[in-house]
Amino acid sequence: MIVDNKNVLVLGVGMTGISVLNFLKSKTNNIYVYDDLPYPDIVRKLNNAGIYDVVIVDSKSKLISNMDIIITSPGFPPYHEVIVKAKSSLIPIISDIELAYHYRKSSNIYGITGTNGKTTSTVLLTEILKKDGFKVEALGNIGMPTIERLTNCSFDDNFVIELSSFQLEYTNDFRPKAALILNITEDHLNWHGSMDSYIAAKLKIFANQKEDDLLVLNYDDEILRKINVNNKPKLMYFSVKNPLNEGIFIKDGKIVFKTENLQEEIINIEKIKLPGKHNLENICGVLAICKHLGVSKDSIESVLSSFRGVAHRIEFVATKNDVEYYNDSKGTNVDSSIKAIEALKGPIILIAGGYDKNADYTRLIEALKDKCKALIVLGQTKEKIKDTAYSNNFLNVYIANDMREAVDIATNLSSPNDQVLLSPACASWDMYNNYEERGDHFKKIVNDIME
Ligand code: UMA
Repeated sequence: MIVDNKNVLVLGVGMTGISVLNFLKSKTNNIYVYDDLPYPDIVRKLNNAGIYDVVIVDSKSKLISNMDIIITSPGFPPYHEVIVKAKSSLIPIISDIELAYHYRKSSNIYGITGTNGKTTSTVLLTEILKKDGFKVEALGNIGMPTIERLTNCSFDDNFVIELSSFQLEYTNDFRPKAALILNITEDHLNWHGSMDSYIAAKLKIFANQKEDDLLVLNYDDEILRKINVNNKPKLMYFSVKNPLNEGIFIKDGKIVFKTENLQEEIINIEKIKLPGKHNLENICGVLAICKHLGVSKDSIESVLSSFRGVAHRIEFVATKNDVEYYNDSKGTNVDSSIKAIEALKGPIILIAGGYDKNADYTRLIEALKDKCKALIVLGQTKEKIKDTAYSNNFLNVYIANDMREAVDIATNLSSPNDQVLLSPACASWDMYNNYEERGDHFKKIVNDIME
């Protein structure tokens, strides 16, 4: 097996790295670790996780070129000096997903990727399968590293895995029984270097699929509609815009499943509790997998008529003085924030800005012009977003130094029936450890105001 008794270097001591290190303990004695953090912080994080028998290396270490394999955490970009060095020494680099796949105890794996909607779709599919009697768990980018669960389960367990482009980039053999790509729009270009390599990473989700497997693609997405699927998994499209000859689509206010021989109305969309048009796309994608797995209509209807979404994704926080506050901290790219703006009725006071991923904010400003009465910017990208707003004639922009100031400005500007929306269109890493921390901070500040 790929790491048994090998020299293994693990990159990162975050969620992924720690889970991988714990797994490796029983596979090899030659474990090495690298992280950009200062040495004492690495030691502290390892010891907190009960990990002692590993060698911490720095980026100049000669030991790196002696490695048999590297397991990288998703945050390490391809231009990281250790990755560059490993590649030049022809050392194989894989993600934890690939490692988990090699040592899996169950192959009932359903992978979900896309620029937006991954988390909601992952949770939704998990809930529907659970309702239908499957033993199932959600793993992956959603915040649950895969290695522990995939290697410690019975063969009939099921796993819905949210996959980021970072994780897919370093897969080779990974083969989900069903794969869903929701959409592909610009994101993480500073990590991947170009749109082409970002797309290539996403498409790796079906690279090893065979005839028995299912691939679900969004027919409304131009990139996905045009891709060539050479390896012949069973292909099913979904569309919220057009009736299809076969697949899942919306017709006369109902979600319809159509094959060569049958046409079935699955649910009236009025019964669906999840708000926003973008969520109809997520639902249609998920239902394609449900139909493939033979899930009953009752289970689907029961979950869709109660499921209201996941935390940090257009999450209702509170109402004060008839102003509603929404937390969309998971809006970490332009498209995701545009979807949040489209989902609310408005008028919106938008709080945006964060870690700079080299994105262009023109489309965000265009989308907010009709619905937003003010824009409050914070974080690394605040000046860049403000400049884009000004050059597109949206002038009601305020700069905040932190989240509390942003919420205070929004509250002062608001009048009854307004909606204050945190949807940064940027990652959180300039000010927070992750989007959850940012969203929780926003919610705390809003709840403080309520008192
Ligand atoms: N590190 C370095 N150098 C780097 C990058 C990271 O030394 O260049 C070190 C950090 O100092 C830290 C550790 O690596 O000690 C963190 O590793 P990581 O950034 O890969 O994060 P993890 O804690 O392992 O969490 C990762 C995902 N993080 C990223 O992709 C950035 C989590 O997704 C995921 O939930 C988790 O694995 C479990 O699978 C978060 C995310 O933001 C939610 N994902 C992006 C997104 O959704 O847009 C892709």
